[in-house]
Amino acid sequence: MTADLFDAVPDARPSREAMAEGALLLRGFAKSFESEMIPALREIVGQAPFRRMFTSGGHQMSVAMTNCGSVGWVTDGSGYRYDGIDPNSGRPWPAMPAVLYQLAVQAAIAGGFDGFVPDACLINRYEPGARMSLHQDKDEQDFAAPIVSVSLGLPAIFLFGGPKRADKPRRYRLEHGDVVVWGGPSRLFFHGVAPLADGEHALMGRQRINLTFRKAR
Ligand code: MD3
Ligand code: FE
Repeated sequence: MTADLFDAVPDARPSREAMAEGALLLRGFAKSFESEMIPALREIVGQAPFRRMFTSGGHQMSVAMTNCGSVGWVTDGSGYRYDGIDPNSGRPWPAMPAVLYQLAVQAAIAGGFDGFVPDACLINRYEPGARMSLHQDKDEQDFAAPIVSVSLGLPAIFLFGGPKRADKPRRYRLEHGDVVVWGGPSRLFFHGVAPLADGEHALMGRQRINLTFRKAR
Protein backbone atom coordinates (compact mmCIF):
# COMPACT_ATOMS: atom_id res chain seq x y z
CA MET A 1 0.00 0.00 0.00
CA THR A 2 1.29 3.46 -0.79
CA ALA A 3 0.09 6.35 1.31
CA ASP A 4 1.61 9.77 1.58
CA LEU A 5 1.19 12.78 3.76
CA PHE A 6 -1.44 14.32 1.50
CA ASP A 7 -3.86 11.39 1.48
CA ALA A 8 -5.15 12.31 4.94
CA VAL A 9 -6.09 15.87 3.97
CA PRO A 10 -8.57 16.42 1.14
CA ASP A 11 -7.24 18.79 -1.54
CA ALA A 12 -4.05 19.58 0.39
CA ARG A 13 -1.92 18.85 -2.66
CA PRO A 14 -1.77 21.74 -5.12
CA SER A 15 -2.78 20.64 -8.62
CA ARG A 16 -1.86 22.06 -12.03
CA GLU A 17 -4.34 22.58 -14.85
CA ALA A 18 -3.67 24.38 -18.14
CA MET A 19 -6.54 26.78 -18.98
CA ALA A 20 -5.00 28.04 -22.23
CA GLU A 21 -1.52 28.50 -23.66
CA GLY A 22 0.39 30.36 -20.92
CA ALA A 23 -2.46 30.20 -18.37
CA LEU A 24 -1.87 27.75 -15.53
CA LEU A 25 -4.33 27.12 -12.70
CA LEU A 26 -2.58 26.06 -9.47
CA ARG A 27 -5.40 24.92 -7.19
CA GLY A 28 -4.58 25.37 -3.50
CA PHE A 29 -1.17 26.95 -4.15
CA ALA A 30 -1.84 29.85 -1.73
CA LYS A 31 -3.05 27.66 1.15
CA SER A 32 0.36 27.36 2.80
CA PHE A 33 0.70 31.18 2.75
CA GLU A 34 -2.73 32.00 4.20
CA SER A 35 -1.85 32.27 7.92
CA GLU A 36 0.76 34.95 7.15
CA MET A 37 -1.14 36.50 4.27
CA ILE A 38 -4.41 37.32 6.07
CA PRO A 39 -2.86 39.51 8.81
CA ALA A 40 -0.68 41.18 6.15
CA LEU A 41 -3.82 42.05 4.16
CA ARG A 42 -5.54 43.40 7.27
CA GLU A 43 -2.56 45.72 7.82
CA ILE A 44 -2.66 46.98 4.20
CA VAL A 45 -6.40 47.64 4.33
CA GLY A 46 -5.89 49.58 7.58
CA GLN A 47 -3.45 51.90 5.74
CA ALA A 48 -5.29 52.03 2.39
CA PRO A 49 -8.97 51.13 2.87
CA PHE A 50 -11.03 49.51 0.11
CA ARG A 51 -12.89 51.99 -2.07
CA ARG A 52 -15.23 51.65 -5.05
CA MET A 53 -13.63 53.54 -7.93
CA PHE A 54 -15.33 55.07 -10.95
CA THR A 55 -14.64 53.85 -14.48
CA SER A 56 -13.60 56.37 -17.09
CA GLY A 57 -17.19 56.09 -18.35
CA GLY A 58 -18.42 57.42 -14.99
CA HIS A 59 -19.87 54.17 -13.61
CA GLN A 60 -19.07 53.20 -10.03
CA MET A 61 -17.56 49.70 -9.89
CA SER A 62 -19.27 47.07 -7.72
CA VAL A 63 -15.85 45.68 -6.76
CA ALA A 64 -14.00 47.65 -4.06
CA MET A 65 -10.23 48.00 -4.55
CA THR A 66 -6.98 48.93 -2.91
CA ASN A 67 -3.31 48.27 -3.72
CA CYS A 68 0.06 47.54 -2.24
CA GLY A 69 3.46 47.86 -3.87
CA SER A 70 5.44 50.75 -5.32
CA VAL A 71 2.57 51.58 -7.67
CA GLY A 72 -1.18 50.90 -7.61
CA TRP A 73 -3.89 50.72 -10.25
CA VAL A 74 -6.32 53.62 -10.12
CA THR A 75 -9.24 54.83 -12.18
CA ASP A 76 -11.00 58.17 -12.08
CA GLY A 77 -12.43 60.68 -14.51
CA SER A 78 -9.07 60.90 -16.32
CA GLY A 79 -8.86 57.14 -17.11
CA TYR A 80 -6.87 54.13 -15.93
CA ARG A 81 -3.26 54.30 -14.77
CA TYR A 82 -0.68 53.09 -12.27
CA ASP A 83 0.23 55.68 -9.65
CA GLY A 84 2.68 55.65 -6.74
CA ILE A 85 0.28 57.69 -4.61
CA ASP A 86 -3.04 56.58 -3.15
CA PRO A 87 -5.38 59.38 -4.29
CA ASN A 88 -7.55 58.95 -1.18
CA SER A 89 -4.74 59.61 1.31
CA GLY A 90 -2.14 61.46 -0.78
CA ARG A 91 0.45 58.99 0.57
CA PRO A 92 2.35 56.16 -1.13
CA TRP A 93 0.57 52.79 -1.26
CA PRO A 94 1.58 50.36 1.52
CA ALA A 95 4.68 48.35 0.61
CA MET A 96 4.19 44.83 -0.73
CA PRO A 97 4.77 42.47 2.23
CA ALA A 98 7.41 39.76 1.73
CA VAL A 99 4.83 36.97 2.09
CA LEU A 100 2.81 38.34 -0.84
CA TYR A 101 5.89 38.98 -2.98
CA GLN A 102 7.18 35.46 -2.32
CA LEU A 103 3.81 33.88 -3.12
CA ALA A 104 3.69 35.70 -6.47
CA VAL A 105 7.30 34.93 -7.41
CA GLN A 106 7.00 31.24 -6.49
CA ALA A 107 3.72 30.85 -8.40
CA ALA A 108 5.26 32.54 -11.43
CA ILE A 109 8.21 30.11 -11.32
CA ALA A 110 5.75 27.19 -11.08
CA GLY A 111 4.12 28.61 -14.20
CA GLY A 112 7.43 28.82 -16.06
CA PHE A 113 8.02 32.55 -15.57
CA ASP A 114 11.36 32.83 -13.79
CA GLY A 115 12.44 36.36 -12.96
CA PHE A 116 8.94 37.80 -12.39
CA VAL A 117 9.37 40.99 -10.33
CA PRO A 118 5.92 42.35 -9.44
CA ASP A 119 5.82 46.03 -8.46
CA ALA A 120 2.03 46.28 -8.00
CA CYS A 121 -0.60 44.20 -6.26
CA LEU A 122 -4.22 45.17 -6.94
CA ILE A 123 -6.52 43.89 -4.20
CA ASN A 124 -10.16 43.42 -5.22
CA ARG A 125 -12.98 42.87 -2.73
CA TYR A 126 -16.22 41.27 -3.94
CA GLU A 127 -19.27 41.33 -1.71
CA PRO A 128 -22.33 39.30 -2.74
CA GLY A 129 -23.61 40.61 -6.09
CA ALA A 130 -20.33 42.30 -7.07
CA ARG A 131 -19.03 41.45 -10.53
CA MET A 132 -16.41 42.45 -13.07
CA SER A 133 -17.39 42.77 -16.71
CA LEU A 134 -15.26 41.36 -19.53
CA HIS A 135 -12.07 43.36 -20.04
CA GLN A 136 -8.40 43.11 -20.95
CA ASP A 137 -5.54 44.18 -18.66
CA LYS A 138 -3.54 46.54 -20.87
CA ASP A 139 -2.33 49.28 -18.54
CA GLU A 140 1.02 47.58 -17.83
CA GLN A 141 4.23 48.42 -19.71
CA ASP A 142 5.49 44.90 -20.38
CA PHE A 143 3.08 42.23 -21.62
CA ALA A 144 5.91 39.66 -21.54
CA ALA A 145 5.55 39.64 -17.75
CA PRO A 146 2.70 37.45 -16.48
CA ILE A 147 -0.04 38.42 -14.05
CA VAL A 148 -0.42 36.19 -11.01
CA SER A 149 -3.87 36.05 -9.40
CA VAL A 150 -4.76 34.69 -5.95
CA SER A 151 -8.33 33.97 -4.83
CA LEU A 152 -9.37 34.05 -1.17
CA GLY A 153 -12.73 33.66 0.57
CA LEU A 154 -16.01 32.88 -1.19
CA PRO A 155 -15.81 31.02 -4.52
CA ALA A 156 -16.43 32.90 -7.76
CA ILE A 157 -17.24 32.00 -11.34
CA PHE A 158 -14.38 33.34 -13.42
CA LEU A 159 -15.19 34.05 -17.09
CA PHE A 160 -12.27 33.33 -19.39
CA GLY A 161 -12.67 34.50 -22.96
CA GLY A 162 -10.17 34.80 -25.77
CA PRO A 163 -8.29 37.44 -27.71
CA LYS A 164 -11.51 39.01 -29.05
CA ARG A 165 -14.31 40.46 -26.93
CA ALA A 166 -16.82 38.32 -28.85
CA ASP A 167 -15.03 35.04 -27.96
CA LYS A 168 -17.41 32.98 -25.83
CA PRO A 169 -16.06 32.81 -22.27
CA ARG A 170 -15.49 29.51 -20.50
CA ARG A 171 -16.48 29.36 -16.84
CA TYR A 172 -14.11 28.31 -14.04
CA ARG A 173 -14.95 28.13 -10.36
CA LEU A 174 -12.08 29.79 -8.45
CA GLU A 175 -11.91 28.92 -4.77
CA HIS A 176 -10.02 29.99 -1.67
CA GLY A 177 -6.32 29.33 -2.16
CA ASP A 178 -6.41 29.00 -5.95
CA VAL A 179 -3.67 30.77 -7.91
CA VAL A 180 -3.54 31.39 -11.66
CA VAL A 181 -0.51 32.47 -13.66
CA TRP A 182 -1.51 34.35 -16.83
CA GLY A 183 1.28 34.70 -19.33
CA GLY A 184 2.04 34.13 -22.97
CA PRO A 185 -0.91 34.59 -25.33
CA SER A 186 -3.46 34.41 -22.48
CA ARG A 187 -1.99 37.58 -20.95
CA LEU A 188 -4.21 39.72 -23.18
CA PHE A 189 -7.32 37.52 -23.21
CA PHE A 190 -10.68 38.99 -22.19
CA HIS A 191 -11.85 37.94 -18.75
CA GLY A 192 -14.35 38.82 -16.03
CA VAL A 193 -16.14 37.60 -12.92
CA ALA A 194 -19.85 36.64 -12.64
CA PRO A 195 -21.91 38.24 -9.82
CA LEU A 196 -20.70 36.78 -6.52
CA ALA A 197 -23.11 34.36 -4.89
CA ASP A 198 -23.86 34.95 -1.22
CA GLY A 199 -22.23 32.71 1.36
CA GLU A 200 -20.01 32.68 4.41
CA HIS A 201 -16.35 31.64 4.30
CA ALA A 202 -14.81 30.27 7.50
CA LEU A 203 -11.73 32.52 7.38
CA MET A 204 -12.79 35.44 5.17
CA GLY A 205 -16.49 35.88 6.00
CA ARG A 206 -19.03 37.11 3.46
CA GLN A 207 -16.64 38.23 0.72
CA ARG A 208 -14.13 37.22 -1.92
CA ILE A 209 -10.71 38.84 -2.09
CA ASN A 210 -8.67 38.61 -5.27
CA LEU A 211 -5.04 39.70 -5.48
CA THR A 212 -3.41 40.37 -8.85
CA PHE A 213 0.34 40.77 -8.94
CA ARG A 214 1.60 42.79 -11.86
CA LYS A 215 4.76 44.23 -13.32
CA ALA A 216 3.31 47.63 -14.11
CA ARG A 217 6.54 49.50 -14.98
C1 MD3 B 1 -6.45 36.84 -17.51
N1 MD3 B 1 -9.55 40.49 -11.59
O1 MD3 B 1 -8.20 42.78 -11.42
S1 MD3 B 1 -8.30 37.58 -11.53
C2 MD3 B 1 -8.43 42.34 -12.57
O2 MD3 B 1 -11.08 37.90 -9.87
C3 MD3 B 1 -9.23 41.11 -12.70
O3 MD3 B 1 -10.79 39.97 -9.37
C4 MD3 B 1 -10.40 39.34 -11.58
O4 MD3 B 1 -9.51 40.72 -13.78
C5 MD3 B 1 -10.78 39.03 -10.16
O5 MD3 B 1 -8.02 42.87 -13.60
C6 MD3 B 1 -9.78 38.19 -12.25
C7 MD3 B 1 -7.75 36.64 -12.87
C8 MD3 B 1 -7.07 37.37 -13.97
C9 MD3 B 1 -6.35 38.52 -13.74
C10 MD3 B 1 -5.67 39.11 -14.77
C11 MD3 B 1 -5.69 38.56 -16.03
C12 MD3 B 1 -7.11 36.83 -15.20
C13 MD3 B 1 -6.43 37.40 -16.25
C14 MD3 B 1 -4.99 39.12 -17.10
C15 MD3 B 1 -5.01 38.53 -18.33
C16 MD3 B 1 -5.75 37.40 -18.55
FE1 FE C 1 -8.34 41.79 -15.29
